[in-house]
Amino acid sequence: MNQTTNLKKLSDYVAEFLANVGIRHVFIISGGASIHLLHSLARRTDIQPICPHHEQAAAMSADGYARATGGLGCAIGTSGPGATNLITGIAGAWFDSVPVIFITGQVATYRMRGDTGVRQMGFQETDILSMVASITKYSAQIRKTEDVAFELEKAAHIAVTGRPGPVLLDIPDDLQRQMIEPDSLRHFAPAPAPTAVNARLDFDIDKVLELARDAERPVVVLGWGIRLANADHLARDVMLSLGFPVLTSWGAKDIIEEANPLLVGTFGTHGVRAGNFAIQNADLIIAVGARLSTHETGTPMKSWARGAKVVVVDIDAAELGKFEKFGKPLTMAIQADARVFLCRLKDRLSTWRRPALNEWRARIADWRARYPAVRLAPPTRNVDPYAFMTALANAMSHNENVFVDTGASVAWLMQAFPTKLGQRLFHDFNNTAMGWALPAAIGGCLALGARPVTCISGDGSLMMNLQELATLQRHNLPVRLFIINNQGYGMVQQTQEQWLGGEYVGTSYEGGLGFPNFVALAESFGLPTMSIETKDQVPEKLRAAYRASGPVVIDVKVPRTERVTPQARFGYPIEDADPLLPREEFFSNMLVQPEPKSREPLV
Ligand SMILES: Cc1ncc(C[n+]2csc(CCOP(=O)(O)OP(=O)(O)O)c2C)c(N)n1
Ligand SMILES: [Mg+2]
Repeated sequence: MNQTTNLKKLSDYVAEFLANVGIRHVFIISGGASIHLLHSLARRTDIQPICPHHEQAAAMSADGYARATGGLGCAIGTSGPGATNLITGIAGAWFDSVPVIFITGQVATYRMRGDTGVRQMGFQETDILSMVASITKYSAQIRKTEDVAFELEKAAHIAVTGRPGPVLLDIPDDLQRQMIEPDSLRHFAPAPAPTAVNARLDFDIDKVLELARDAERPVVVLGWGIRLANADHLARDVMLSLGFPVLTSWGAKDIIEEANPLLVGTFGTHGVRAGNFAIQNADLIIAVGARLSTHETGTPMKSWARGAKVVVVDIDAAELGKFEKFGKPLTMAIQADARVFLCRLKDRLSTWRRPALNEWRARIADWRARYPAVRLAPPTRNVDPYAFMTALANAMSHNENVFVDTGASVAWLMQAFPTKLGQRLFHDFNNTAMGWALPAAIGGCLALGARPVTCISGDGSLMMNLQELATLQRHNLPVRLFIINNQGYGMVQQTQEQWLGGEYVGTSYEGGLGFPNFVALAESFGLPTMSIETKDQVPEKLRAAYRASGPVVIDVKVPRTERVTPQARFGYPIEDADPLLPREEFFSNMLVQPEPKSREPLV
């Protein structure tokens, strides 16, 4: 073979690389600086370009795609606005440690501003690298064609190793068009993985078991890190052997099924009362793969787990280091991958005898019974969002994938959705960008081979990526999109009630927000629709929605006055959530000293 026959266009090389790392769908929007990549992708049979209507949605679809498979996702935008539009989606992948390769087109090298000091030279030239430096694990511009293999390999490696996360490569237009000699490219050789992951780990596990033996009120906290380490089965196994009550962060709610006798529930500012009473009265907390943000601990952090020895296992040293800085020093900080930790712990548990903990278990059972997430239905015809989340769980398949947006919907779901083993709950947990769920559900659905998925979005959130109804229709994807329609930003209205006298500025129609007729809107996109207006309609309409084989948009009317309860108000410890319980009842639930705030008269 002579040299010329071996030449390959650089953009074809990029497309081939993406296919070789297992990516089957790339979310891409065309533009002067991305068009060669788009055409190279379109020529392949093993990878399909999907074209959303906003780069933000492209980024979120790639994120949902990666979450659903546990592998890499990819989104591509053109230079300038195409690149900057990706940013919110990149941030979501960064904060939740999701491995996505982002590629941006860039102006040709000979049009770059270089060190001239001007803002822009080439048309749509933008320095995207500096903008995403703080929300990517690695970002680089390919400046020479010889570097393309090296940079792609390096970026993909970094995205998936250690604590995963997004990476971005910026590829100038003139390089994309060039013919390259693949055999002559330089390659990336990752440093060999360290063999002794943590020499102290066995020693640390012995100490954890010593603490466990002495504990009277222990709990385990599981987090999203368990998923990232692909250790959900292992975690359930280990929990069974250990026998401690289990709490989950939102990211791990789907790891322990509702029927599991060890499950207490979620905790934190939007957690359930049983979960918060358990964690705030525990004397030992072992947290694995949960970074414990202020959403989980409340503020100040020292108001969290006041009576407990706290052991945290995290792959990221910075996450372990933060506790001391926020006034909550840990009893033990163990830097380890969740899977490695659980594997070693499992070995040690062969001689472990599950403690009875009868009194502690009885207390937790009592909290769960007295404070159920779904309250008695009020005597109205309206849809109760809590009861709706339970009905939804029962209507969907045992292995449904659910993508939920921010606002009250996610809080209602996390409090009241009784997860079955095999069901998955996806959310933009830490960036919580409005508009994430629909594009993420599209990405997830494609990743799972066009398997039906559920998408739940508030009316306000959907408005931020509404244009993706067209993508749904174009690919006829079986996404059941439930719009939890309360004609406003319910979640923010609740905050306005707590702090700003209940004036709904910018959060209701009267406060300046306009909303469409969602049924008419979805129909204009050519999508089948349904609407649920009263609670009597729920069972039948849900059955119909889950019988549909293609996309369906269901407008669920929920009263504007529905709120997230319980919810800890800023300044209160998480166990003392709104609506505040009568003090006598509250104190009877506390084994640990209540905070001074909780002793003040009720407001
Ligand atoms: C991009 C973005 N902007 C603003 C916010 C702040 N925010 C959080 S929830 C919310 C309201 C969401 O409204 P909707 O989707 O209708 O949900 P609801 O609370 O009404 O159930 C807002 C404005 C956000 N999370 N993301
Ligand atoms: Mg709303």
